Amino acid sequence: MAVDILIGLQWGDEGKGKIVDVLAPTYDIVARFQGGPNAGHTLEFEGTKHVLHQIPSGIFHPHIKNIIGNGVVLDPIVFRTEMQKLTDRGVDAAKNLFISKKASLILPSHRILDRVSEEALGSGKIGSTLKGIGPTYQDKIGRVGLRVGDILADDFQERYNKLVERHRKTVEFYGQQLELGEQEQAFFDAVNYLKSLNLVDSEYMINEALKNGKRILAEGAQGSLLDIDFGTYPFVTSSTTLVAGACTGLGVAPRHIGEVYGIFKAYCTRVGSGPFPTELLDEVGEEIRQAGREFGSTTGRPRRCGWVDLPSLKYSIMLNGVTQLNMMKADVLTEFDTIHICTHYKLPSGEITDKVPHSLEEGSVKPIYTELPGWKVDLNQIDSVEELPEAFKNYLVFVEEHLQVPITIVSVGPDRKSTLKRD
Ligand code: 2SA
Ligand code: MG
Repeated sequence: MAVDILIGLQWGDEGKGKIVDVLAPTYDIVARFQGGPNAGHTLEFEGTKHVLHQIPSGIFHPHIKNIIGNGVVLDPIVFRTEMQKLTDRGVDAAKNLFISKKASLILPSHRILDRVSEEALGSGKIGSTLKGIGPTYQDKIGRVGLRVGDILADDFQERYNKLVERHRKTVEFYGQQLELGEQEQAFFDAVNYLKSLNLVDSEYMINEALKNGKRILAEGAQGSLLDIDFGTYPFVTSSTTLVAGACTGLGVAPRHIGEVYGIFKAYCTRVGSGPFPTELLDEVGEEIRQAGREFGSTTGRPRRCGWVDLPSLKYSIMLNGVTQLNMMKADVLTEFDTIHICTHYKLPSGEITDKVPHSLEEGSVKPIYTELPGWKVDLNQIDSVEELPEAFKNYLVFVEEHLQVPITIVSVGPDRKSTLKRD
């Protein structure tokens, strides 16, 4: 058996939560391998909406085991709130949730470091979610971080104090004071709660499941263009958001990777700073934002909106070895007479390319568009691919031919039910 992987191909918010939820019934395990409370995976079914941050999107299916892998950075305080929300909905999450002892812990001081470091960057700030992601991964790579398994050790408090002292000095270096207030008590309360859950060696759990023929789905967070190596550095997140991250973030050997679902929106969004060649700063962008309800599901920030960008999608497809594409939120473009598709970039030298250059620095590449007629039909009401309007089918085929990977799922609304399968 293999591990299938679901990856966002843009800058996050492609609709991964919805697709995991749709695909989940055929899987035995759903696992998160990177990121943490910066993620916001939205699921809608039976008339209600639920946003998950750290808990895998298989949690609503009682037959699925959900794993928070070693590559994840876990904030115990945020996690406890998330668990409470699930309990309030009648979901017995504790039973089906397994947390790697090797996952990194986000301390309240990491969140403060995130804020202080962003403030120091001023206008050059990353636009992080302020959840402490960057500083926690820094400590992990710097080999001073704390991990979930450490909470079981007798000297956990001491090790915590030692790390916080380091953080205190860094905050002071930035000319500020580290004040943790009630957060410290909340952290230790949440850590105690964490102790009551299934803390495991998830690499063994996953590899044994593989041997026993179980079906596993790895759920990516953020998007390929936010990857620490291949994203629009430095305006990226601090983890490997690509398929490769699932190998290190779960302990799965590359030869066990199976299907790779690449998720993208029929248009494009980005939240936070950094280059975005097809961004629309006019009323068209605003229209997309309103129609697509494009506001951060973790921070509530308005997302920047633009047309679909094929060179960057090709790049993400290449880096991830995508085997199937899923086009999301196609219904959002209903109102437009004309749809723009960026097929190439024009570089400052005048060269036309469909490759992503080393730097996409703001304004350095100009998108070259093909225009196709819009469909002007509410796709939300459609429940099979045959019924899709001709203009939309043309759009789909145009994109598919450029990307050279089949689009197997088209999502035409937020609900589980608004999901069309194509052969
Ligand atoms: P961080 O917090 O260190 O990971 O931020 C670094 C950059 O990564 C971006 N980032 C995201 N982009 C899109 N969606 C994300 N999740 C939330 C959502 C975001 C929100 O689902 O809407 O609610 O604002 C996410 N998480 C991180 C971030 O904007 C920085 O550009
Ligand atoms: Mg999101």
